Amino acid sequence: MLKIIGNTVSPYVRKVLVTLTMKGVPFEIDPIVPFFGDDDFAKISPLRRIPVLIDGDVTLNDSSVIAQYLEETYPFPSILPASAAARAKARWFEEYADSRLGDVFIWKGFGAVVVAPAIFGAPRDLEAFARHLETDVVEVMNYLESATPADGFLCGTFGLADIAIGVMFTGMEYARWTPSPERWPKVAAWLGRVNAQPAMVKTRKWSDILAKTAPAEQRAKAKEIGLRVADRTYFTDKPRRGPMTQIGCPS
Ligand SMILES: N[C@@H](CCC(=O)N[C@@H](CS)C(=O)NCC(=O)O)C(=O)O
Repeated sequence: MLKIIGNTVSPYVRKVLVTLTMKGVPFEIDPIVPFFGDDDFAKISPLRRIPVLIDGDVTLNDSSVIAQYLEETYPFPSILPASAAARAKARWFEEYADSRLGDVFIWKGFGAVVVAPAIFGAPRDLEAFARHLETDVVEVMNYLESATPADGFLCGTFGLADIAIGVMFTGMEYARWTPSPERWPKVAAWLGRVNAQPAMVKTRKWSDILAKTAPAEQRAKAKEIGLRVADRTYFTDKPRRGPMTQIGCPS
């Protein structure tokens, strides 16, 4: 069976899990928390990042590469719109989510306020976070507000663009920030529609529960909530950072 290495709390892993859930593809998961990969993990993930997909002889890195592989392997229902122009636009939103929102919402938001203090004992600098909320966060929110339609989804029906951007907001919720409906009404309403999609609801439950679970307890908890947990794990009990780690924390 197809395997996903990586924890449901990661927005990049969750993008893949939403895609698998929408397409009805069964999978096993090795829910390692980022930074908790063992020596062998570097062999399947050169940047020591999650998610990794293993499908028989195929091992893939990067959520966008994996989502595209799933789209081509299991085309129905499609997560991409029909026309070339709309597909290109969806890929742009995915790229914007992975790079810019990854930096602003995950590394400097959720990562700085929740992950670095919990995993690496880094100080929780709430003043820096408050400044971040009024600078970078405003910049990305203003862009998203200008790009979000008043009704429906980003590129027609619910799909890749909505998934990739929608999952990034969950990290900010864990850092106790949600977009103001007065300041960004279109994004707030769109996010409500996105979060109500069945695959988003299902994967969000997994994320919320595992977000409150210690790294060493993830496998047991994942089994308890009904996920199929892979026999082989890449988990190690000592966190270590990968070559591309951006999170601000002591080494
Ligand atoms: N571009 C990658 C980003 C993946 C990523 O940054 N994953 C984070 C977890 S949210 C990670 O594994 N971080 C560990 C590290 O950087 O050392 C993707 O789309 O899969």
